Order: sequence, then C-alpha cells, then structure tokens
Amino acid sequence: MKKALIIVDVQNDFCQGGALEVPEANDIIPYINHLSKENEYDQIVLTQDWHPTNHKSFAANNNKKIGETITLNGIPQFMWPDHCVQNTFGAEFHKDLFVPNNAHIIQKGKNIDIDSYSGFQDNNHFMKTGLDDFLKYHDVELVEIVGLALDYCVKFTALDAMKLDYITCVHFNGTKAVNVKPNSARDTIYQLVENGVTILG
Ligand code: VGL
Ligand code: ZN
Repeated sequence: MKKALIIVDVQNDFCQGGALEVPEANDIIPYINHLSKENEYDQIVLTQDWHPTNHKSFAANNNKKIGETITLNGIPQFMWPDHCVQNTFGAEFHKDLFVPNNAHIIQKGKNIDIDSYSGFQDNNHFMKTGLDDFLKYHDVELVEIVGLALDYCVKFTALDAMKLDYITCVHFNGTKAVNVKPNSARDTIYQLVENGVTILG
C-alpha cells in the first residue's frame, strides 16, 4: 500500500517568535525530520499557508481585533494576526525542517476572500488545492499527518482525508495546538478519533 507523509504548515510564523506562534512548535521538528528520513513514504507533501497581504483572515484587513470572529462568505472566520504573507520570511519553512528534494509542495490560502485550513480545499469548499489529485495519481491510500496547528490546519486536513477515503493517521508527537480555546488539543483528538482518524504515538 502506498503511503504519504503530509507535513502541514511548519513555517516560521507558526514557530517560536513567529506572528502566530504555536506554543512548543519547534519541539516537533526533530520528530518530523526523523519520520521523513526513515524513508518509509512513497510521497512526502508539505503544505504552506500562503496568504496575500490583503487576506481577509487578517484582523487588520477588516478593522477587527485579533480573536474576534466575523462572517465571511456565510461562514465564521476567526480573526488572525497577519501571518504567512507570500514571499516573506514568516511564510518560509522553518530552517531546521528537512525538506526532501522530491517533496511536493501545496500552497493554500491564496484567495483574499477565503481561508483554507485544510490542505485539500478552502473553508468554503469552493476550490480543491490539487492535493487529492496528486495523492490519487500516485495511488496513495494511507496518509500520515504532522505539523501545525493541530486544532486548525492539521485537524481539517485529517477530516478531509477521511472524507476522501484515505486511511488517515495523525502523529500526536508530530503536532502542537495553537489552543485559542482551552482544551482545544484534547477536543481535537476526540473529534479526530470519532471520525475514524488513527492517532499514532
Ligand atoms: C493556521 C490559522 C490560520 C494553521 C493557518 O496552519 O493551523 N491557523 N492559518
Ligand atoms: Zn492562515
């Protein structure tokens, strides 16, 4: 069975000192590198949050405060600090992350009006990113997901992978939550399990 490792958004802005810092984010990088170097995967995919400066998920672009929620295209949109702006340092992969030469990179969140937590599609389900086509083209049936943040992009990537019929695993030691709400890491793990995702140690 063909397997893929999906490394979600291990970018400077989500790491220590970044604009949308995920607590202890840097601690998962050696674990992820270890998985990549085990050479167990037929494909390694990295997702990259890749927003234009005027993206509507940024509080400053809506005259809102960070942490407020607005309605965007009929769905709730949490107001984030500016982060992962295209071609800036914050959007680059962390320098300690091992990026294999043949890794496939999927950029998301490029449309100013629509956010994209899942690596497969935007939050409105208007546009696919190409990740599903890439994996199906390469006959991948099982995906193992790691990266940032557990309670946003990792969660929605894993839930979509289940819906798209992949055997889906999340490595607990390869992810950290941003924890906007208390307990969101725990709640996310339960939600993933309820939906059939396998949690690996
Ligand atoms: C993410 C918030 C905003 C993530 C991306 O990668 O989890 N979270 N954009
Ligand atoms: Zn984002």
